[in-house]
Amino acid sequence: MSMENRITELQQEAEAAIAAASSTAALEDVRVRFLGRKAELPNLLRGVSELPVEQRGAVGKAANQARRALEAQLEERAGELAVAELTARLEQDRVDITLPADPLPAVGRLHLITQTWRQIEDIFIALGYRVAEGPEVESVYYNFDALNHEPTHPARAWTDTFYLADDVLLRTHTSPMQVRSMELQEPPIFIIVPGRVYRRDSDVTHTPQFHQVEGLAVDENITLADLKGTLQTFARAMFGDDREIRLRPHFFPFTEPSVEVDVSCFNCSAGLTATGERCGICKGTGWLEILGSGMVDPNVLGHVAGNGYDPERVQGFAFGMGIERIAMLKYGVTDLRLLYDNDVRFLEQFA
Ligand code: 2NM
Repeated sequence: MSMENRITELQQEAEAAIAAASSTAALEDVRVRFLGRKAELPNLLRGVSELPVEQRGAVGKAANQARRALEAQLEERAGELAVAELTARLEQDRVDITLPADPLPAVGRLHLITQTWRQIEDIFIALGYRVAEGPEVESVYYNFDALNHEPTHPARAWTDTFYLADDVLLRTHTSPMQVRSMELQEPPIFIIVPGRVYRRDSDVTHTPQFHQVEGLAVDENITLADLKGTLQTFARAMFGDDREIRLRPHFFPFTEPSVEVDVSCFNCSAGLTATGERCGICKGTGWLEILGSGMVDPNVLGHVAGNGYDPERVQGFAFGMGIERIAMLKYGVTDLRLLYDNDVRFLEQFA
């Protein structure tokens, strides 16, 4: 076969391969196969100078033309393939902005007891009270003696209270901090004391550890009317603007007189629901007990009389409520233990 024919054959073979290349990578293989350093056509070109003189011109020209023609076709085909590949990649990478976003990670929330604790704080802060917190490990003096508990008061017994030593215990209420606050601050004083308290009690309606908020107001000319107005404001802020309260006589060691405070039921009217049935929340009474309170006993003030709490000059009221009880009433929680089981299906209901 003449050299010119061989060149034509190579060119046709290369053109077919270029047309068949389906990717830029495949096209690069074709280029190496026909125009690479070891390929036949470039070899042939390099050998032109060794040919007989009369052949050089024709063979050199044909080989050069073939090479230039193939280079041009490779470049054109490379351009086509690059556009096709970019178009395909853009199509594949398209983002559908109408798809739903990834779900947000689950966000936690405050425990119902913490929420209720803070709601109570907010209400009294708005009334001008300060928040005081104190130690959970207390002395018998602050927990009982200074709070006018008789030496024989049953709460002092080791069966009712967690003693850490003869004179050291886990506080059974937050009132010890109220005595401490009166030692630290002369009257007038308006404080609430939230916190954990401990009693040796454990059944369906009692846990050995629970939470209280106690309040204390001492100034000149404080009366039971101030107590009632304050607690009515609290009850309405907590349970609804339509609420009434009532005071029932009671006994507490640290107050005299003492009262228990009920709020009118938010679920019924005088014990009957909208459909005429006996209300299950207030047991048909129309009232819900929410806290205990009273006028601070002069004997309690007597323990801090040296700091301006002369019971002949100042008087005050105090109250105490269980945070769990308030939370259960307000949110319709029927079992105290739900507050401590930490089942997220329960906890996540209180946004
Ligand atoms: C209650 C009920 C009645 C109370 C009394 C005092 C203090 F320190 F002033 F004496 N703090 N809290 C009190 C009074 C607490 O809880 C049911």
